[in-house]
Amino acid sequence: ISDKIAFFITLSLKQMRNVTLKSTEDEFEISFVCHRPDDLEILQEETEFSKKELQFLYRAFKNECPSGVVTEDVFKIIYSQFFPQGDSRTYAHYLFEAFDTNRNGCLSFKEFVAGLSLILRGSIYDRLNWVFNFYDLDKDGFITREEMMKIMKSIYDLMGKYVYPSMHDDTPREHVEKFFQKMDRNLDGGITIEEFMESCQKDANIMRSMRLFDSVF
Ligand SMILES: [Ca+2]
Ligand SMILES: [Ca+2]
Ligand SMILES: [Ca+2]
Repeated sequence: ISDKIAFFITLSLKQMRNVTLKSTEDEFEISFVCHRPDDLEILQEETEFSKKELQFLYRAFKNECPSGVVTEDVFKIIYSQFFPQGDSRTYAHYLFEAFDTNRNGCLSFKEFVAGLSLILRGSIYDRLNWVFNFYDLDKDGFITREEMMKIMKSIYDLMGKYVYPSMHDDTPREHVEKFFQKMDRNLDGGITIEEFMESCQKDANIMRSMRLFDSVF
């Protein structure tokens, strides 16, 4: 795995972290409203978030999307604010699909916090599993070169040309090849969850970024 992929995973997690850090600042804000206390209590059991964190997240979610579900278009708009210098639409599309676990085209609050909980508070296994599922665009259990190529291109688009001024057309393909050299142990052209887990756990960069998170949270 290249440094850039490790960096990218860290970056995604850091954005999420900003969301939860804010929650502690707002903790004592008197205006927090528990809109649906029963659901929040169930979610508290199903996720690793405290009641106050869930209340904060729910408020933020409702604020962005009063209807209670986030459509892909709304998600793309929110996401573009993180990366004003690049084109984040394709990347946001893949991310949206990873969060939309029942694949109905809408992100419910439940799906949102379930994903965040795995990414932020899950075990290393949970986090890697989430990343695998994210890369596996058609969710068939294999990451192919085509899927990885699409992900890489979307990351370059997202970062924008200022970050990679000297990028040429072959660069994403080179990264994909490096990724496959490390990950595809039986050389069958697909990466399974087992191959992915094994390679990630042996990779110092990935493990460092995961541990970094442990210390931050
Ligand atoms: Ca959904
Ligand atoms: Ca696949
Ligand atoms: Ca393989």
